[in-house]
Amino acid sequence: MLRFLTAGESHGQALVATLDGCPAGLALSPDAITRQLTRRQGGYGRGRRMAIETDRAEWISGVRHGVTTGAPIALIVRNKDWVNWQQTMFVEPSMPDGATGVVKPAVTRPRPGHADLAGAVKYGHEDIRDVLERASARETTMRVAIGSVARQLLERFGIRIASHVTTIGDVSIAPDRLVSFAEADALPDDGPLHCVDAAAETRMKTAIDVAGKAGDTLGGAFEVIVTGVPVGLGSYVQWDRKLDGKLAQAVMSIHAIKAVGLGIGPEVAVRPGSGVHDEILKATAEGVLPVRRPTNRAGGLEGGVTNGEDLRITGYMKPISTLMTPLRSVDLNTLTEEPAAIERSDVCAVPAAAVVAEAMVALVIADALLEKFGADSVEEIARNLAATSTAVAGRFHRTAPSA
Ligand code: EPS
Repeated sequence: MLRFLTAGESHGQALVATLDGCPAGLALSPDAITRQLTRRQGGYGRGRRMAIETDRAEWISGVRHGVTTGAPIALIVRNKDWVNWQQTMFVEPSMPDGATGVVKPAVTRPRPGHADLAGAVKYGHEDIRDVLERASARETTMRVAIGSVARQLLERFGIRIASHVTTIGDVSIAPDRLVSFAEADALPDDGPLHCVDAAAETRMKTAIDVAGKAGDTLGGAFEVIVTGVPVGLGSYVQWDRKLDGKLAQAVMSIHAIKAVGLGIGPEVAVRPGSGVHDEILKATAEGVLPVRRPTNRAGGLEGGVTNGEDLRITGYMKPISTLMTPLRSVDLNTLTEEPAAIERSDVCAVPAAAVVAEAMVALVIADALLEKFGADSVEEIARNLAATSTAVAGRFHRTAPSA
């Protein structure tokens, strides 16, 4: 239902994205997009590039007078740093008059962990810059911009998304600490690491300082929480309709993410069934379903279908692969062992990755919402949601709770 493509290089003129399938009738807030872009730029451990950029999205189609028309939405974010890179990023005949910046030497020493080596071999590039400019995580700017549109659609129907950082390097919040949506949502946008445990956050900052001083980098983990999700998104009937699979793919596609967990994630492998599955009890309060779940270890999905509990998705990020104290590599021109190339980079970007994951999750959930409740207009979705709510209530001989 919802599809998007991005284009753009890290130091190119601009980043662009097209979102296809957004229903008509959604009032879009540019400030809400800016807020998400600013959140993505933040976090303790980010590098100097973020002091150069002030990411702002302009929409150039699919919106009239602030309201979506149902046509594809195209967004553009201009790279401020472009002025310093025109000579490096453009070749004749497209070099603009008065281009500034110096021509950087070819990158020939691949960074272990980056797409450098595999990408250069795959596409036959002599200069690894042809790989790294597109493989760069700067691309996630557009996922966040487009994700903010999906997020505004979800918010229209009471579905909200937040995240928090659980781990940086060897520092984690207590493993049994269950963070509520409200707690994650209350974290300030400009906080250093978006961690709910202030003492752990201080230790995380120290760990980033230590890694940075050593020319090293740090990864970590974050949890995305989605609340207000209707029952029945996704399906168990076919492998490619399972929503857990779609969420895992979407989050795994973010740069440097090496594992994704739903609910208690890898813990399911070591606990007995009684410590994994969430019992079903009779409801004590009015809700869509006449039952309640005392725990949510499943993370809001059973059989690849949403069950009405909060969605909980954890992403595990490896340390960034540009090390200021470089790892060993081989110069692909001379075939001599040399330290890997150094590019300006971040020491830790886990808080930024969490914001990107929120965006990717928003896109997947919005897509599932459109699949189940109609895809053409916001009004149509509202009608179908209300009708389904009434039908579910009728199934249990109850009255639908008012929306
Ligand atoms: C950026 C993410 C990182 C930064 C990049 C901006 O991308 P990469 O995956 O290439 O390390 O390094 O900034 C630069 C390339 C730079 O010139 O500093 C982002 O999230 O915007």
